Amino acid sequence: MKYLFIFLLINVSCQQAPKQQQTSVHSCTPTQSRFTSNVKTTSNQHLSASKEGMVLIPGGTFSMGGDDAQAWRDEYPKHEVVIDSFWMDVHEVTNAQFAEFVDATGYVTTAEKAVDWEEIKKELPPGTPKPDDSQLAPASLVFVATDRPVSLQNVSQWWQWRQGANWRQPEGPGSTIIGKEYHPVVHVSWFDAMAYCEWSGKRLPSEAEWEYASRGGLKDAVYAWGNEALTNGKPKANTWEGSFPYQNKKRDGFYSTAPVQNYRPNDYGLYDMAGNVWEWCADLYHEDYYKTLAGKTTVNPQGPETSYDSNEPYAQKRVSRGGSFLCHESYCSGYRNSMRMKTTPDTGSMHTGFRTVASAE
Ligand SMILES: [Ca+2]
Ligand SMILES: [Ca+2]
Repeated sequence: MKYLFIFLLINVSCQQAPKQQQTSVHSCTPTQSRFTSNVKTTSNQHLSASKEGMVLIPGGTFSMGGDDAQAWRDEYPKHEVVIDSFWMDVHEVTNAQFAEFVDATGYVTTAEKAVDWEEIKKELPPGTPKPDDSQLAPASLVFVATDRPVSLQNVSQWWQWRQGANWRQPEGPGSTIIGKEYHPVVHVSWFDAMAYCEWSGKRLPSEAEWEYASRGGLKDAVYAWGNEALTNGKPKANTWEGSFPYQNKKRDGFYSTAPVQNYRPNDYGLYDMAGNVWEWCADLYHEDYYKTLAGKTTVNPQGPETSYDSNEPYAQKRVSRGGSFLCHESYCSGYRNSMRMKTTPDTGSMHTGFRTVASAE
């Protein structure tokens, strides 16, 4: 246990007062600094790529950023953004789709490789001692519910760094994705998502494209479906219902991932933009990025040039969006349109996946 979380750089609690006035920004997913990859950090989208399973998102102008009192500091200020039309997958990339990619290419995901200490230490405070080699074996982050209420200040209480956990066996050795072909793939790093995009001729959405699409044409709505509270009416998304992280009432029908397209789509025909799994975006994360766009109209923003998260100043992070089956109002409310998650690109976990986009010709 001594080094278990050295490379999980655990920091901010999700229980902090979720208000605009807070001095820190939010992080629900522990960062698992691992190693970098040879995968390119920009993808060459092929305009001829198939649009099967995608929907055309009509371009337009919107106000990007926080809409309610639950928004975190990094969701402000709201700022005007113009987005060109683009195609987007109607659902998260599934296990079946990812298997097709792996079968065709022989690709090995980040979680299936040992950790490279020479790379990981770049993300850690100088002088951090090297863990025992046994801690560097292939592994990924698995959620394990607690058996009682716990302080939400320390995510290591419910995240385990489990050897053998990867997209094929999401809960570790002995688990399987058989029967979950239409569930979203998980334990994919940002590098893995980029490799899939390269193979499929698509790309990851920019953070602005993702939020624009999630809003489904609704103006300043908190959620992809509008402003109705998540807990009112029929289940709207796969989230955590009950008391996090020890009691899940499963009103939405699922404890962990749900099959894609299980809940109503938003007005653009997109499923699970809220909940199920977090979705990688292309952009680097910088907690003050929106401040640089304040008062301006920005056309197709591509994110900051550099990454910065004051909670983990040595880590270079990428954005993910939309929340997951682990999101709860008391914790992160990550299923809001404007909620921003950030983790190092080598981080995989059992609640993070992605979907792809393609520019309109
Ligand atoms: Ca659920
Ligand atoms: Ca999602």
